[in-house]
Amino acid sequence: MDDDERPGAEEVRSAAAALLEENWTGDHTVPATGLYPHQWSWDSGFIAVGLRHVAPERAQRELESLMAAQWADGRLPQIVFDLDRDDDYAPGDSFWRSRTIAGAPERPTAGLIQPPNHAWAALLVHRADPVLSRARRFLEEAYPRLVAWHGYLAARRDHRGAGLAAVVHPWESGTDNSPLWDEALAAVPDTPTWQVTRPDLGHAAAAERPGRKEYARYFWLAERYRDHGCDDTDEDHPFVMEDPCFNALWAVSELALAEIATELGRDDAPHRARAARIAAALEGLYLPELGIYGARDVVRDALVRKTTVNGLVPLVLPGLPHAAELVDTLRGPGFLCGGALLVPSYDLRAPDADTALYWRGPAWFNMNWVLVAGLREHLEGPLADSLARQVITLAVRHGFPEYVDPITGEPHGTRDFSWTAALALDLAMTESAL
Ligand code: 2M8
Repeated sequence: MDDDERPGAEEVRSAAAALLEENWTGDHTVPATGLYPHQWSWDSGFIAVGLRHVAPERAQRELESLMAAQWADGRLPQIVFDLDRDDDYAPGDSFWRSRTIAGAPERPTAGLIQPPNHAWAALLVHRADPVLSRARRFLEEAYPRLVAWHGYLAARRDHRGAGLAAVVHPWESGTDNSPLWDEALAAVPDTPTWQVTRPDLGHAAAAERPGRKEYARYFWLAERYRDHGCDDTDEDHPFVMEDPCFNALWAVSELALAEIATELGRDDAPHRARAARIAAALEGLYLPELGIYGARDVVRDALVRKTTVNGLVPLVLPGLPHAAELVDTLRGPGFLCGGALLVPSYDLRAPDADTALYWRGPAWFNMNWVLVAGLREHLEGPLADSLARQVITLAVRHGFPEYVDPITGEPHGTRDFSWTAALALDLAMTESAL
């Protein structure tokens, strides 16, 4: 890419800040005004990371509003609903009716969860403006809530007792339509009682979103979880998966909690111990023949041997035993060496890879941001720099798209997508990339 095609830091900052302002509702930032009109959990984590550079108080409030919707058991919900927009997204509050479920908060939410990037985000937000953070007692208030959130994962989601948290729905992984879930999802009935509606198709091309069958299964699974009171005691729940991305983010967030504990004068040892336990358990997902981490299907007690971006995310962990192999895989023919500008979500050589289809080939900005952090952790500075530059350039050039074709950079999904803006902004402000 020519230097003159690259946006300057000020251009990135003003375009990203303007979009984040537009998507701010007064207490949180929507991922996108049309397609995603509520507050999403891990989106808020990523958004706060960018917001801290231009509006540190709003960055704190972004996380605080999510934590205000915490359940009594500690879970942070996948979505906090804006009741004024209930018809604009499905399944919404009329489906979940969370206030009728024991332990749910006053604010209407989904019963599912999303990947735990929040403690990591909280630490970065604090460090951006420690004076404001201390004045607002940001970490004091956040710490017990984040501890309870991680406690929920350990107590309720470690289905095998091996130290990893399981997701019980593809939506919980954040990588909803990833090929990692295909086999397990195929065994889920496609006959929900709830009438499936698709407001999403009014905002994104049907050919790029999950299909009708997948949606019927998503609804069936969500319905089953809801009808068991979202209490994680359903022993026959048909979809229970250990995802390397979800668990690597948990471990990194646990390390962030250790830093937060130290800042607050508390004991960091339990957090470091749990991070080490998660990291050790992750090794059980490593696939030496593919040089990447896979997922475990807990119901079938089998490893899913597919090469997806989820399996590269453990790179964020310090001291990862297979870091060198992961970097080789990332540089290799399935990912960057397939001629990609950004790391795709799925091995480009896979016969079913599709560079436009949701989580099955396109490149996502949040994953590339996480990989930049992982490459830096393992001293791969030049590769991290070039990836960071591409994130910034493609984000700004295409009006902050949800995802892009990894080879051509062509934008897909919705535009004006908040985490794309926030993470490009973060890289522009923190990296020597421009
Ligand atoms: C996408 O997921 C939602 C369901 O949570 C959907 O497809 O309707 C995913 O990309 C997810 O990772 C993201 O958090 C969410 C909102 O941006 O959209």
